[in-house]
Amino acid sequence: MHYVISDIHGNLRRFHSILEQIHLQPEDHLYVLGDISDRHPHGMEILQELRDMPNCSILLGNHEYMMLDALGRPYQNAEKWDGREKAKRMAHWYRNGGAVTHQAWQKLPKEKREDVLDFLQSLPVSMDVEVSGHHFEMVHAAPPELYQPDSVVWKDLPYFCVWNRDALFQVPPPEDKVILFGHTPTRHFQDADPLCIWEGHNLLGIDCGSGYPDPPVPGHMKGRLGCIRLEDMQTWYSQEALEPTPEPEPEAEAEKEMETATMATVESPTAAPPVQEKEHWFTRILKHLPGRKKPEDPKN
Ligand SMILES: [Mn+2]
Repeated sequence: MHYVISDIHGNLRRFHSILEQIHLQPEDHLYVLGDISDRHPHGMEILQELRDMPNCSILLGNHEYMMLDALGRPYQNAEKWDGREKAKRMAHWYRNGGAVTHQAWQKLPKEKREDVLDFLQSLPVSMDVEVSGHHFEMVHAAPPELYQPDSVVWKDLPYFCVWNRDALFQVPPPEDKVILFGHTPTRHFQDADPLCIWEGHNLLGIDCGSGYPDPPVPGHMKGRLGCIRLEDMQTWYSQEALEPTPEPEPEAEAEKEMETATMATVESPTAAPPVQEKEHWFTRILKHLPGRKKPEDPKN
């Protein structure tokens, strides 16, 4: 059996809640679509646990990408930053919940620290798997075949694959495969079950918001960890202290994960989040989802 989870975001409790429910067997395989760490404090432990599993495959997420960038080991051939630029990369990681991961990483013995970075460097940005005659492509955010090399915003292919939220919705949906992705919490795609796996036409969004507070905090978005089995599309969710409610939560948190296009305008770690004329990312996505949730005014 093939199980897929994504965006654990350092939440060991939610991760173990899923493992307890699916009873992974040696002949099963677990796929993790990136963003193992940041926001919650146990990313390094979860990464170690996943690495110790012989039947687990991991993709690079934008949070692993940010970690490598901030720690001076940019993913593959990405541009290496130094001086002031390096400080900006660290600040960017911290703004996206990286401080807890940085602290945990710093507590590791030196050789272990390097080993973690070597491992993250080795992660792919996409995987293809055939299950019961069906073709599945797994990515953290966007599939590599949609990358346009002349793009000025997306500086290289890995960067695009771990960050882009739009490309999947700007082309006709795939007919010959199912694309599984994480990165954008599914509450942004749907009204009825905002904490559930989202199913589009041959698209499966599986980030159910494990990065959000645990237990929920008033005024913040709620989340949980989702898991899907590819043989029969059965789903599981981490057990939560409070029942999820279908009402949309205040949108303040949605601004936290800033897109790369806004990064260049940030001047220092203490600078206020950049104000841009462009649309908010999930307003853009919702325009491509006819019949689903209408764009909301984030102020409401
Ligand atoms: Mn992500």
